[in-house]
Amino acid sequence: MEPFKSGFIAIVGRPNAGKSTLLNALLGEKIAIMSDKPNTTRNNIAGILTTDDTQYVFMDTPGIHKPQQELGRVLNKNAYIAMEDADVVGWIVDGSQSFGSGDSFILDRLKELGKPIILLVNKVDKLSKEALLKRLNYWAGLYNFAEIVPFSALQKKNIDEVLTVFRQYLPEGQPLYPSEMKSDHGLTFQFCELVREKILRKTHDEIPHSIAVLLESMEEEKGKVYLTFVVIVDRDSQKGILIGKGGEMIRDIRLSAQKEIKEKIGKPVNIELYVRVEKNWRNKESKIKEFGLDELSE
Ligand SMILES: Nc1nc2c(ncn2[C@@H]2O[C@H](COP(=O)(O)OP(=O)(O)OP(=O)(O)O)[C@@H](O)[C@H]2O)c(=O)[nH]1
Ligand SMILES: [Mg+2]
Repeated sequence: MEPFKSGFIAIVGRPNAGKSTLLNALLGEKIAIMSDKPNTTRNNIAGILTTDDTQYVFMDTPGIHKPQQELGRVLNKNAYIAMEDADVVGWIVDGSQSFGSGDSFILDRLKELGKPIILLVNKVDKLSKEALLKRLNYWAGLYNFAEIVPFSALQKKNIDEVLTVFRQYLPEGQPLYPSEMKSDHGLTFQFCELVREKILRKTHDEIPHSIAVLLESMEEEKGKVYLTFVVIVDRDSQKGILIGKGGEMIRDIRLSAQKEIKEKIGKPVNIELYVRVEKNWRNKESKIKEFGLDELSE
């Protein structure tokens, strides 16, 4: 029989590369929220997959980017912590984009780690065979990657190959978590993230980056769950935008979050959302910590 293996796999890359989509595809379940807005993910989020012979602890991380605020610096640092703690690192790139300065910055950082780096070339559904081969050839010339795996997180293509490859680079050892555990974050975190996801999907420009969502109260009465959230924005003007004309925007957000949380927990749910301004919170270390976004301050 094959020996049991277990360990940490950091999933890193630029914003929007598809890290969270891959995590969810690997787990076959929505563990992390996804959106087309950069820096959707803020915390390191473990997705734990236990099979007959392997326990994979995948760490989804914030997209590494050029920070403009203190929050951005903290997000990058969260990703660096995950890659330093990992046994093996999966670097996800968007295969439909050419190599740029953001990639070169990440590659330099990965080289310093001295760990096996698996290059995961995502979004191959957007490429013709010829274009893909050209791209793979180019990436292969950049560094001595332990492996290069093309795949599509969205279409769940070649996901099994990603698992097979990672297993090879995990150490032998017993499971680190109970086999039924899927993530290191609890329901409160997941609820807040789902509300944030609905906001990201409905808003544009600075709003997606400016919000934080906190759960203020959770009560259950006669089988129905009542959740009250506070949505933080960092400027007065954003409050009005988020509430929308006649309250339409916040209502849409509330209803779509309510629907998904209800499906998730299999109970009727009632949500209330309040919007609060915390001026310039993304540049205040104390607020970033208070909102649970700094992995070091846990
Ligand atoms: N066409 C295509 N789109 C994809 C694929 N994987 C992810 N996407 C899209 O890319 C966007 C970003 O996906 P996420 O999974 O949120 O990306 P991320 O790397 O986690 O981004 P951050 O959390 O912001 O760093 C979403 O709109 C996804 O639907 C893929 O295989 N093909
Ligand atoms: Mg993400």
